[in-house]
Amino acid sequence: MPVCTNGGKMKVGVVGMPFSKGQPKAGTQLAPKLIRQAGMLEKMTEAGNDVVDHGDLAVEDIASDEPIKNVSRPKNVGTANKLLCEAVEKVLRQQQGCLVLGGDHSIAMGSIQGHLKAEPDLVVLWIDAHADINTPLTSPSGNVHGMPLSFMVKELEQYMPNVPGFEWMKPSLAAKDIAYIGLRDVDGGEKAIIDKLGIHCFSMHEVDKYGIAAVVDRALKALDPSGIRPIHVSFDVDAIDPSIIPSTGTPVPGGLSLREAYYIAEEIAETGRLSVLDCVEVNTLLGSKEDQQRTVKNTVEVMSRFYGTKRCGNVPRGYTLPEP
Ligand SMILES: [Mn+2]
Repeated sequence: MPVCTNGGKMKVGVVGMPFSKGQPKAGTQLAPKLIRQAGMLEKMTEAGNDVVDHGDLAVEDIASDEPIKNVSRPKNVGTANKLLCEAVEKVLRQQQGCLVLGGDHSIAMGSIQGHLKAEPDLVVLWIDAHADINTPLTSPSGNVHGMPLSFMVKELEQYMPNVPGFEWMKPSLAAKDIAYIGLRDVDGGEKAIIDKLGIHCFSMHEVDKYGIAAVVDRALKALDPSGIRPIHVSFDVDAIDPSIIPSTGTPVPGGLSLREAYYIAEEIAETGRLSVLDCVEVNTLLGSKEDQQRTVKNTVEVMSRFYGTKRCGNVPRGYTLPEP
């Protein structure tokens, strides 16, 4: 009997999104392949999931792509995300949950938009060191991986410039349907947005104060007290401490421990409502060889727990105790 860890669907579709242009450092485009090579899909299968690998998306490389309105590489980011949006919607409509292997965090735009098209009632758990909700006008960098939420949140529509290539995006996510866990590096403009819109926010301060169990419980209750809505987890591996995940583009000390990350993932699996998971910002072109290996290994360990691999052990599918 397969486990059901993905919003009532008995299968999980895996979509690779080899993309790095939401930020300036090459490397995140390699992650889907490396995460597969490290055994991610096998671990999911061993935990009882029916896994369908949809391969990597063929992301178009657009050479001429100047910044517009403080949005860097707008054509590449817009085009790639439109492609991902369509792919995620299609996977969900086949009654599969969806694991999206990024890629930098700009790909959450396509992933969440595609999810919203198939399941408008979703809630978003954003696990990250950063808030990723700068508008192009508040962004210090112009990199879209620090802005994806601003393009999706309904209440921010009046603060958003029109960006060519992003016309397909329809802001349709309510601020109250987002909760953060793990924040510890939030820009001034982002904090103003979080406060103005009252976004549920469990920074590392709250993790320290209440403990991870209370934080996960509060976050899930804040998003959906009755516990029935599909969950979109957008997991930036930089939420985890750089001692555990060193190879990532914007590491911030003081992050989640491996145990805290495991706990979040196990609790989400336990809800039975995980519908889409984004795994983003693994960059193996950064750090030493040992850093790179540790990053990929720990990423697979954490992400597989969202699909039912447990620290208390798993009985293999179809297993019967041997008798002499
Ligand atoms: Mn992020």
